[in-house]
Amino acid sequence: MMSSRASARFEAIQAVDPEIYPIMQAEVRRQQSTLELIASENHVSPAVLEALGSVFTNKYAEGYPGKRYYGGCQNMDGVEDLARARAKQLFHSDHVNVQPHSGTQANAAVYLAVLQPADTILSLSLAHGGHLSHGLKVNISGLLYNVVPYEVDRANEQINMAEVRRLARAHKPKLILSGASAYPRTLDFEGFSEIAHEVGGLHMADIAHIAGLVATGLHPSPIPNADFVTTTTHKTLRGPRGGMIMCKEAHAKLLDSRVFPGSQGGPLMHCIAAKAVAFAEALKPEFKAYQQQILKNAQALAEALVAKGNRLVSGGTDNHLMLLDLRPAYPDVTGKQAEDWLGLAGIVVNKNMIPWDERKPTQTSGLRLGTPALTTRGLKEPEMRAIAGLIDRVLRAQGEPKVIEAAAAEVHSLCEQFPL
Ligand code: DSN
Repeated sequence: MMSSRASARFEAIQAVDPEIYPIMQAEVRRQQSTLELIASENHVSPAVLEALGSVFTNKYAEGYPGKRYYGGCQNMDGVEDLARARAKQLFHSDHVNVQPHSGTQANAAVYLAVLQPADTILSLSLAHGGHLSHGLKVNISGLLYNVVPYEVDRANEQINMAEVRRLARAHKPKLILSGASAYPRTLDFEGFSEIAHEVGGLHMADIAHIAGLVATGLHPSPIPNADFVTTTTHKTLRGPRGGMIMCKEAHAKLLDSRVFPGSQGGPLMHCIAAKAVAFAEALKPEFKAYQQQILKNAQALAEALVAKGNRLVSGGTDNHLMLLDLRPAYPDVTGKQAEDWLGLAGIVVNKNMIPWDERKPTQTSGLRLGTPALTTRGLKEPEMRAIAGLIDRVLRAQGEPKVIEAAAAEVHSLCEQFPL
């Protein structure tokens, strides 16, 4: 059944490219037959996929609606205007730019708008859950700017706003970043804005991971206070792979000019069409129910893991993800081994550094687990408890082939029960 579903698509590819075709089929089958727990991934709707595969990919549309550098852009203007209007409605934002190709490009455009080389950025350390575009030395952020990191507190492994304030007063950053890619707790966006403005700086909130929760009021929104809010559109928001920036009207003109022509040429109009479709989906009441279920599933998964003797960084989660500290329950297992063994069972996760990790980033002592993709498939709390059991069994058995085989059979049956 899976292969017939897979082969029903890609007919043109099959006809012209016999090398790519089997790889595409294999990827459809992989997604159908594995449980996706990578916190930043999701499964888009058929409508979003259709927009992504549309003729909008054929068109150059450098510029913005009404001010393009190419002819024939009337339909480009139509979709970009809709995407912007829907995003504004979804997030209650003054101004939106939907052209960034990715979250990292969105962040870079904000830096170009408000910073000069060597200016100071204060941001969460990558080793404590931050993101590479927030100051990694070999990223444009770390190459061009002076980055001062804040870390989570040793006592509770959460961001300590008093420490953020202390560092802000000491270093007077021009830009304070909030937002993370592996942080399981609620972010105090209002507090970040207050601190940034107190020291004469600006606040950029990167809500890439939690955009769906923010859009539906299930996480406090940074929009009222932050100067810039960036996001990707493909994580909890469940749209196409891409980026977006929201800001106050006062920064709109400068920001737009730093996206195009500042850091990008032609926008990816098929992605913008797909963003518009995803925003329409996110404006529907069922999207809020989906986000609520993501949270319930994360709670159920976290509780079941803890009940089996696992330690979660910060003790639990407030959002869609959790960081499993492997050391107490499975002292000899690295994140890399855990990722590989679970992968063999059909449970897809990513190894992740935990705060003050003594292992290398290629090994790690942690796993990051998230529930957005499984929730899209329709899995609920009972399945989360079953998956916690499978993870625990595979890791305790240290990858014993018979245990992996038995877990794989249960994964297979869950995938059949909840088809994509
Ligand atoms: N790579 C993404 C994540 O997994 O969190 C962030 O860009």
